[in-house]
Amino acid sequence: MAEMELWFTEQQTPDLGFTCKITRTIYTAKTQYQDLAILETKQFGRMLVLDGAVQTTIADEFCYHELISHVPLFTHPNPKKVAVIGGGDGGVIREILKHDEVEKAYLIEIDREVIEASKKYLPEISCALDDERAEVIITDGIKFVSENKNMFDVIIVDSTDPVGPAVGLFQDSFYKAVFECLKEDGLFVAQTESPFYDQELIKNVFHAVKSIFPITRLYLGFIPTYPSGLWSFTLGSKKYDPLEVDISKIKRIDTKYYNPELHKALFALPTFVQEII
Ligand code: AG3
Repeated sequence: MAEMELWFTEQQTPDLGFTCKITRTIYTAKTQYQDLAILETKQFGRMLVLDGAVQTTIADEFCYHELISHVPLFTHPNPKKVAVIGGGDGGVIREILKHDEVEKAYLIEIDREVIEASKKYLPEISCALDDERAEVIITDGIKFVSENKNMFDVIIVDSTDPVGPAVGLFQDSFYKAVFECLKEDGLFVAQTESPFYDQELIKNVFHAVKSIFPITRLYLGFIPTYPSGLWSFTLGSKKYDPLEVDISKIKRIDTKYYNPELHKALFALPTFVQEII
């Protein structure tokens, strides 16, 4: 008898699925907050899935993790204290620690089990979590930012989709708390879903951030395993504008997606995206 084929599908919209062949289910758990799975896929290598949504894969994680990290970190002239809200797999922490001037990177994750599973099954992504400049705090990101004022140079919101545990990370009150949690010249970036499927969300977030931060920018990147592949990031800044960065001063670090030439180009938007915001 022929070997049985196993396929995983993320239902990206009510009418569209993203399917990949898997060789095995490495781990599954029902955590306090969500359903967690680590799958071995043929096309992308190991994959982290939360509540049925692909979070990251070994093959394409660099696209997302580099984009959400290096754009804000190379926009701030001297980021020393950085916080990641969410991002339990540790990919953003790994990228942040490529910046020598960062003294401390905090991971503020609500679900301890995401960190534990990533440490065990996704070492390529989680490897920096044990670095001495990294500190993991298991708590609700909303609570954390509202309880800490004037603390960070950069905050990176690496959330899941705006359903389940992450809903509050897309609300106006959260962006206000992020503003207060940043130092007087701080800036933040949040992942804000697909400009193809989530136009309403992008528009709402952009205008909410714009009503709080003096500088608000949207940039795009390509992430093969996320809905539509085209992905958006919203940046809010108190002082530094990513479009004013002197790209000749950007240090070369080891990256596969981000580079100084891309830094400003990422903010050039297709017409249909310009029209969203
Ligand atoms: N956080 C953003 C994942 C969004 C994916 N959405 C989806 N597949 N429907 C990724 C966490 C990586 N550190």
